[in-house]
Amino acid sequence: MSRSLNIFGLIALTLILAAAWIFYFLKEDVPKLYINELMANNLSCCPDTTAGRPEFDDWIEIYNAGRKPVDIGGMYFSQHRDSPLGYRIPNTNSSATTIQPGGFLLVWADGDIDQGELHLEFKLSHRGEFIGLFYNDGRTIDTLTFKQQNENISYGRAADGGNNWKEYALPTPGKSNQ
Ligand SMILES: [Ca+2]
Ligand SMILES: [Ca+2]
Repeated sequence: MSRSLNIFGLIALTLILAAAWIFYFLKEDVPKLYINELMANNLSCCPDTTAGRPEFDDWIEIYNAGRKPVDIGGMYFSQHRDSPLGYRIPNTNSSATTIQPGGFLLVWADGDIDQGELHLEFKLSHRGEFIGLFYNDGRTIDTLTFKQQNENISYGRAADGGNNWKEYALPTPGKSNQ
């Protein structure tokens, strides 16, 4: 009796492990998106004109280094590493939230969520902080902890999607860093 129970237990355990293994390996990879450039101290650099007047808001540039278009609708931006499900980008307008391969998308960190899908509910601190982009299921896509930011100077990757960062006196919001 106990032996047959052990056998069934073993079979059940094997099936559970196999299912977990299949689930793990069939899960799609997170898209190859990068936080590519940001401005957390926008005094007069690059206005958000969504409201019909210039608003000098903070912004984050996302770069798609992958080979497929990626819709960030449904993904999350968070200022807390331990809470990836921060602000969820609405998935109501994919034409606005899709980034083409090799393309860039500007997201305003302005607290003006009534201004559309590309406006976060929080601003960036010019004193520096953590910022992360997380996949729909909470997996990490890209994160950055930046330091004190100077007025009208952006902080970006020296090459799009690259590992080195530098300050830019001539920011390139929505375009390749140079
Ligand atoms: Ca705004
Ligand atoms: Ca740029």
